[in-house]
Order: sequence, then structure tokens, then C-alpha cells
Amino acid sequence: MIEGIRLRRAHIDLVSPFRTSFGVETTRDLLYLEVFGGGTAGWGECVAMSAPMYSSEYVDGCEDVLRRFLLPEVGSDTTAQSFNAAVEGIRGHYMAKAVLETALLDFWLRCDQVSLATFLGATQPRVRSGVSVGIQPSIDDLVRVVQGYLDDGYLRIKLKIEPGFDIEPVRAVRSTFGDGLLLQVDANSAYHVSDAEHLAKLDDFDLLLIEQPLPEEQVASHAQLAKVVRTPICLDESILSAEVAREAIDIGACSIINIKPARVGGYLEAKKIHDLCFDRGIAVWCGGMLETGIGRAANLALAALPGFTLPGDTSASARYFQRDVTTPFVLRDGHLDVPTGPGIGIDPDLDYLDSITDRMETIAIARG
Ligand code: OSB
Ligand code: MG
Repeated sequence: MIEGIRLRRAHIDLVSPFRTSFGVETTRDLLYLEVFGGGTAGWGECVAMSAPMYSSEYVDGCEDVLRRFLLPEVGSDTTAQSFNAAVEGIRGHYMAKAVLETALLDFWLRCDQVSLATFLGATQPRVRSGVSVGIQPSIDDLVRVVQGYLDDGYLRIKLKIEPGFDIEPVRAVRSTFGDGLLLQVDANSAYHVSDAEHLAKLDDFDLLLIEQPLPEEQVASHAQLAKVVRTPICLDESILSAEVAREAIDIGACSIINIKPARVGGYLEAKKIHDLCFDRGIAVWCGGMLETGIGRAANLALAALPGFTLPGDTSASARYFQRDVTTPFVLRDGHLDVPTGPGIGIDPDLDYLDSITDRMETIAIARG
């Protein structure tokens, strides 16, 4: 039975600034939920950033929505499934919903001694790791940074691009590292459909995909773009549910989907998107939001499902943090192991977590 929920706010520095077309991240502003009862604790990590630049959500906003609308829905026997049903009428706020869904899933799976990977239907013991490379001050810097990640063993490189840092950086990386490199780009919505001819210049570089070139709301424009650009289009920000995914696939807006559980309200919806894409022959891969070990563990469970045929952004702990909040995830032959323990399969180092915690509060649950 659930006895209460702890809400914890913390922060952790990134090993290097991460620049995208929407801004620069130097620190992760963290929110964790811990659903506890009977000596068991289930964990969730909120992926929202400090500011609403990737999407409209931001971490302080998530805390507000959790306190006002989501946490009051939790009673002593609330499951992830019953929670989702209870908050169906609350629009949006996917990342806020996802952190609570994950903590509930982790709590009950730990009670039942079942791993999240098994629960979701994972078929792989380890997953191939790619790495997302931020926009660099110069092309020389970029080539150096990519070299470092390849030396670490990453199996796929994703370059962040924006207008003014796109064709030439991609050309330089492709010509330096050769045709064998699995290479893709992510624009984080920085272009307009009128940039189609410009983006088609990327077709020369044999990229696996171009991720989210246009704004989130412009799903239909991606279908237009797909008629001009030969590089496969992958959607990230636009895909907010399995229903949106179905529509996007139906109109030809994407041939690949980046599944981020937190962007779609949690692991149960993420699994639905996986199943839909599996049926429709749409390749998927698991994205990331610079998660610490708590969020990463759960993403690895999902990434082990059979439809995840492309390497994800699920990188090792050392790519992000000097010291992670869990036992570090370490790259071995370019792969990360999928946790096998109950629930998300890993526990935070509470002494270390306490040392980076800014404040913590226990929230009483609704009765019944
Ligand atoms: O668009 O995929 C993205 C990080 C933060 C916000 C959005 C994105 C990203 C990444 C890095 O690309 C993913 C990761 O390594 O966790
Ligand atoms: Mg992306």
C-alpha cells in the first residue's frame, strides 16, 4: 500500500555545456518523486528543463501541476493504470504525468518483484548506444568532440544543427570519419518548411535521419518536407501520443519516431507507440533528456523492446555527469546493459542524492 510520496528538488552539473538550437544547458534542474509504503520506494525522474524551450513544459511548472492536479489523485492503492485513467481529462503536461506514472509503476513492480523491462516486453539484454553531440563553437571543435565519443565506443553520432550550423558541420564529420559512421542530425524545430531546398542539401551525406526539423505543431508540414528531402524524417517534439503518431504516419510526416516516454505521458503510452510502429513497419529509437541514472534505467528497459532497431540517445552516465545519482551506467562495446532488478532495477545513492538536494517534502496521499 502507498503511504506517501516524497517530492525532491535537486541539481547536478553537466560535464560540459549542451547547446541545441533552443538554448544551452549547463546544469540539470531535477525533480524526483518517490512513492513509498511498506518499506518499498518507487522512483520517477522529471525530464523537464528549467525553461520551456524544448517544449512548453518546464520543471517548476511540472511541480505546480503535480501539486495542484496530479498528486491529489493518488490514493493508497493507485496504480499507474488507474492514475492514467484518473487524469485523462487533464490536458497536456505530459512530463508532469510521466514522472508520477513512472514512480507508481516502479513502486508496484518492486512490490511484485518484476522488472520494468519484463513488464514492458523487453527482448534484448543490452542496447546499442548513440550519443547526441551539442552545437560546438567551431567545426574543428565538433570534429574533436565526435572523435572523443567514437573513442569511447559510441555506435552512432547525432549532431545538433541549427540555421548557420548545419551543412558544413555535417560535411566535415562525414568526410573525417567516413561512410561507415552511423550519423544523424537533430534540428529541434529550428527550420521552416520554406527551408526545404536547403535541408535537401543534407541528402548528400547519407544520414540515418533528420529529427524534428519543423515546429512541433506543424506535423502536416513535415509531410510536405518529406516530398522534397530524401533523408528520412524522424519526429520527436511533435509526437505527444499514440494517436498523434498514427496520424503522422498516415499522412507521411515521418518514417521514424524518437520515443521519449516523458514526452508522451509515460511508459504505458510509449509502449503503445512502440506497438503501433512495430505493426506499421516504422523504426523507433529511444531518445533522452539528459536524465540521471533514475530516468536512464527506465529508458533502457523500454529501449530493449523489439521495435527499437536504431541506436538511441541512451548514453553512459559519464557522458553527462562527473558522478551519477545511481551506480554509473558504463558503455561496454558501445552497449549499455538493461537493468534486470525489480522495477527500474536500480537504486539511487541516497547519501549522494541528499548532498545535491535543494529541498524535499513528503506529501500525504488522499485516503482510500
Ligand atoms: O531533442 O533529443 C532532443 C536533450 C535535451 C532535450 C532534447 C533533446 C536532447 C538530446 C540529448 O538530444 C539526449 C540525451 O542524451 O539524453
Ligand atoms: Mg530531439
